[in-house]
Amino acid sequence: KYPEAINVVFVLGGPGSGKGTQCSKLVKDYKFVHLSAGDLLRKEKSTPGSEFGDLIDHYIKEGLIVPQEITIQLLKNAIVEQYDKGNRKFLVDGFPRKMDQALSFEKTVSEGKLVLYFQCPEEVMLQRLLNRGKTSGRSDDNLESIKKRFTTFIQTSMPVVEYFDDQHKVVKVDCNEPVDDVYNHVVSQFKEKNI
Ligand code: UP5
Ligand code: MG
Repeated sequence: KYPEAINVVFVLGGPGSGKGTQCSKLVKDYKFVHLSAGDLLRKEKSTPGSEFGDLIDHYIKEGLIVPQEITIQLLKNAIVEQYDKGNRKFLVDGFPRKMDQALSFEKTVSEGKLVLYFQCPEEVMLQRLLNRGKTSGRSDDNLESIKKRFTTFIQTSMPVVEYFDDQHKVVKVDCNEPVDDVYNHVVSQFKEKNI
């Protein structure tokens, strides 16, 4: 595996379920490095001269999954950079969200120790995202894109959650509660699993 001896927790859940919010809290208490695949793609998109800028822009607006080679390379670069700084524990947020990504990452990077899966009713996620859209500046925080993201999540990403569930790696957390209550559930699961 490459790089060796890293500890990966995948953080999955629908758009707006609270992945980023909970990861930020975990970073403070658990010394994890937080790597959001979506954030890495948005950063690449806005890097002047990036050969993938237009492509990423299109996929994100359409709520589609960017071809895996691009996302995995961005994740690998970020992991290696952090590895060189001595970091070994990673929260990989919003990835893998398509089976080909899951298999490729398992084979070439890490199998992942645990999957945090945030469960949330679509109506709640919709309200959160529309609300965030007033200030986020994200090109996909609008009703049309949000609906497409929900469809992709159900059709393409849920099979990944089920794949990990079959390996007994999934911890389900109900996200339709205040941020701190959700976090308490996460922490108790981490303690139980010795993370
Ligand atoms: N909020 C959070 N928790 C709350 C709570 N408990 N109670 C009340 N409010 C709560 O939260 C969303 C909003 O809800 C915030 O305003 C927050 O304050 C509030 P956040 O923590 O940001 O939720 P998160 O799950 O991180 O939502 P995000 O919008 O980031 O999820 P997505 O999965 O849609 O976005 P991501 O950035 O991961 O991906 C975006 C796009 O990138 C994808 O659609 C896809 O096109 C592309 N992509 C790929 O192609 N490949 C990848 O591998 C990854 C991404
Ligand atoms: Mg996020």
